[in-house]
Amino acid sequence: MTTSTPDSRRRIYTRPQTLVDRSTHFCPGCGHGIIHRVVAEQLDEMHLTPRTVGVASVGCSVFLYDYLAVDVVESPHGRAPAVATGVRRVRPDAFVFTYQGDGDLAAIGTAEIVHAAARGEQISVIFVNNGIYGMTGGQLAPTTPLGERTSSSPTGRDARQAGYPIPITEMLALLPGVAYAARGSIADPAWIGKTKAMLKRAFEAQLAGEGFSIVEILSTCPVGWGLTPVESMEHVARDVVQTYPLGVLKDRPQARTANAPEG
Ligand SMILES: Cc1ncc(C[n+]2csc(CCOP(=O)(O)OP(=O)(O)O)c2C)c(N)n1
Ligand code: SF4
Repeated sequence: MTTSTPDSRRRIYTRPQTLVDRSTHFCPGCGHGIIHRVVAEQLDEMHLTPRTVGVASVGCSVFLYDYLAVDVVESPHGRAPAVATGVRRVRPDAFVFTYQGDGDLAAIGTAEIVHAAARGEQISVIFVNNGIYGMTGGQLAPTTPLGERTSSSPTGRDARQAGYPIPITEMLALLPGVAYAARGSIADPAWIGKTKAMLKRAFEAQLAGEGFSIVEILSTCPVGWGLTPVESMEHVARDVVQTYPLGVLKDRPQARTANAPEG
């Protein structure tokens, strides 16, 4: 028997307004789709969409401009923090975020991210760490955990050959220009919720002129990892967190930097 409950009372889950109603190109089980949704929800809830400029990067998130209903500048190969700096300085009224993979941010764009953080730029960085170069075939990235097999380290990452994984968010957190740094995950519903709260706090830091903010999000690449979507989620929750512990690394509310807007 069907009930006559009005549709508005049964519906508990709807598409965020900022998420464009379109199929994505992401592989099944890819974390990018979840992260896009959470970012869109947060922009909706903070009423930021009309004043937001996103800065997209290279890699599988390159089509951010197709999926979020905000203005987006495409800035490949690690330059997103530099471009975001320019946008935010020219448009101090704008809310500006970058969306970068770990190949983009922690390899190709190491200089840009470090110097934007050091300058205390009023931007928010969404750093999607899936431990490999996803788009180009799953090669080793600076973030790849020790022992992890990739297409360019088929027997597992060996520190003697490829060095150690870079905990870049911990490194950035040391810089005085950084107001907020945290690491979340999309591996289970509880952590998706906590990660959304981290994004909220990071966005608030920018709006309050507190300085640079970054949320690293441990994500999945089932295709690059050679795992099923479920195995990928389990791998993040069980293994990847050993190298990259989850939680808030730095939260320095109300400390305004030299670049902060007055008022
Ligand atoms: C100068 C230059 N180097 C390398 C590449 C190839 N390339 C395209 S995307 C990418 C990295 C993508 O990895 P990541 O940032 O981790 O994003 P993901 O695809 O995993 O989301 C690379 C190396 C390129 N296009 N140009
Ligand atoms: S290759 Fe990996 S990161 Fe890229 S869309 Fe597929 S699962 Fe996602």
